[in-house]
Amino acid sequence: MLCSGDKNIGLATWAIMFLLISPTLFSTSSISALDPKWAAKKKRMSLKVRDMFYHAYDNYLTHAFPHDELKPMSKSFTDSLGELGNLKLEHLSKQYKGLALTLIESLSSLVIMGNITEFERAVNWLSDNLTFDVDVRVNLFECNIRVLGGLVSAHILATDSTNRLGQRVYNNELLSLAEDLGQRFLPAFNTPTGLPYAWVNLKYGVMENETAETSTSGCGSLILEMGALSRLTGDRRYEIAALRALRKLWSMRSSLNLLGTTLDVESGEWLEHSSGIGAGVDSFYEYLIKAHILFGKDEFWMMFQSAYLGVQKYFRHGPWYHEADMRTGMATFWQLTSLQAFWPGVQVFVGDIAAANSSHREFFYVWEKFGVLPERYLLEHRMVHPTERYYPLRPELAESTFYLYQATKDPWYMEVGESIVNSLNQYTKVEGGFASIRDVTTMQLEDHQHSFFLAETCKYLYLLFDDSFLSGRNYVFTTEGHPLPVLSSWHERLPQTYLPSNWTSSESIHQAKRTSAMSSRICPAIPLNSQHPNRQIESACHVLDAREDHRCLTDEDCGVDGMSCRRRTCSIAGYCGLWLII
Ligand code: DMJ
Repeated sequence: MLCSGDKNIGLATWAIMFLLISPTLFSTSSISALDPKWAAKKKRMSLKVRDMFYHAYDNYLTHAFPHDELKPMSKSFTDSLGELGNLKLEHLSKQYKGLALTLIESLSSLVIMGNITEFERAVNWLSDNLTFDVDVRVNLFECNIRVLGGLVSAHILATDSTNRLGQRVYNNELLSLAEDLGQRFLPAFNTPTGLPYAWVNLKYGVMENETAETSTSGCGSLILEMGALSRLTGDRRYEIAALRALRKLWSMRSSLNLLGTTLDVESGEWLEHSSGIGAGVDSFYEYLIKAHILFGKDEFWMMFQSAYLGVQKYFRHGPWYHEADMRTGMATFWQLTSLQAFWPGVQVFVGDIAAANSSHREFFYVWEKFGVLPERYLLEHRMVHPTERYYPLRPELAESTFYLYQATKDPWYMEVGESIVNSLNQYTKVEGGFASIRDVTTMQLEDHQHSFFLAETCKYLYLLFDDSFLSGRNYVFTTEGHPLPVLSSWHERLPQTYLPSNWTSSESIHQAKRTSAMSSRICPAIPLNSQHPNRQIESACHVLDAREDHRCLTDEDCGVDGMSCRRRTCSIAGYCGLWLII
């Protein structure tokens, strides 16, 4: 199953990478996560996170709903998602009540925490009241990951029979809303390059004299939500537009396989050539690997593979990632940013656990130093950036912690999660919700509870301590934390590539637990078979690693990766992974 053409380069790359990292960094705790002591801790911590979520959610409903986000200190609201098209019309700004952003962002978290009653109440309200026919200029990227992603994911959860909505018949209202929104996105793609404008007015399309400047993430992180919308509606326009933009963006890479941070969508020229894995670029990388998992297209895998190698070669410095010029590969800014903390989570997807672990430790070191992660930290001077000193309740460190725990089952990651929970409660909890931190050196607060605190921060912390939602299911989480199922009907490589005789299946609850999405790598799921009602998952090709923590002595201890259906091998650090093909 190996790609023979890549084998030699891959071996050399991995050999160098592993020589650079001390094996002591990967030592797993000898305490088993199945120990009753840890089970009790998981229960306690999951309840604590649930309380945090509801403190944020209830306060939003009381003081801010249906506006976009809560201002927890003044107990008021902000319509942060969009700018009103004509601010001079006083009466219009009074009429506008926002897009219920935090409610939409909370939908999948409600299901994951098992509150189907509240989920249904929210679905009903949105079905009856939400409209996108408003004169509001929104950022395409933000609206896509938060609103479109939130609606598409919630639609799938609402139609999943395990969630049993009881109050009224669900008539695909969320999908209709998502489709309406998707149509309002399409004018943004009407450029000479196919790269979308960063801003679009929901009622009137792209405004006259709209800026042509956008970011790499803005063009390259649309494929999951718009692809899913196309698969659900049968209208291919959304996926085609997102794919065209992604391909164009990829064609603009340098000979080093690096991309810049900002570009002009009309000329297709780069505006900012320096880039890294943080702001303006982060989710571009994330979506290449996740799109491969969700849709099974080799094209995404090939892009990711080249991009990943470029990052590791030109941005990485030990456990840190700096910025570099896409044309020369020369280092530009030596800064750690809070957004970069998602990267170890992406590395877990390709089995690069060792590198993930070492970076994660550095992010956590900085977290502990300040109590939270500063937005920007100057690596050379070991100090916080003079102006970007804030922490707006970002989820990235919790997200990586969750993925690393799933991959290794090392209870140390639960300790990290507990520390994050404690800091959030100690520094950011106020009577009216959770506030952002304006300055991590003084812990002065700022009056803003971002919706991603409910969509991501609380969700990943909850899943770290209670992953029962994932049992027997295969999900990819979008960059905003909204789950999308990995389905054979959406997966290009199925059914042609794999023979049913290679499949593994789960006939019992116990087995289904062992093949849960994260711990076993994600496998394309075959829809439930009515003749075998107890069969929870059938994966296409997956073979479990011999040990649950993915440690190994030889290749024999490693299985077949369910995501790529490629053979996993044992690295010199003693972890099973896709070492040879990168
Ligand atoms: C979220 O909106 C998403 O995770 C996005 O990709 C970037 N960061 C914010 C949260 O920090």
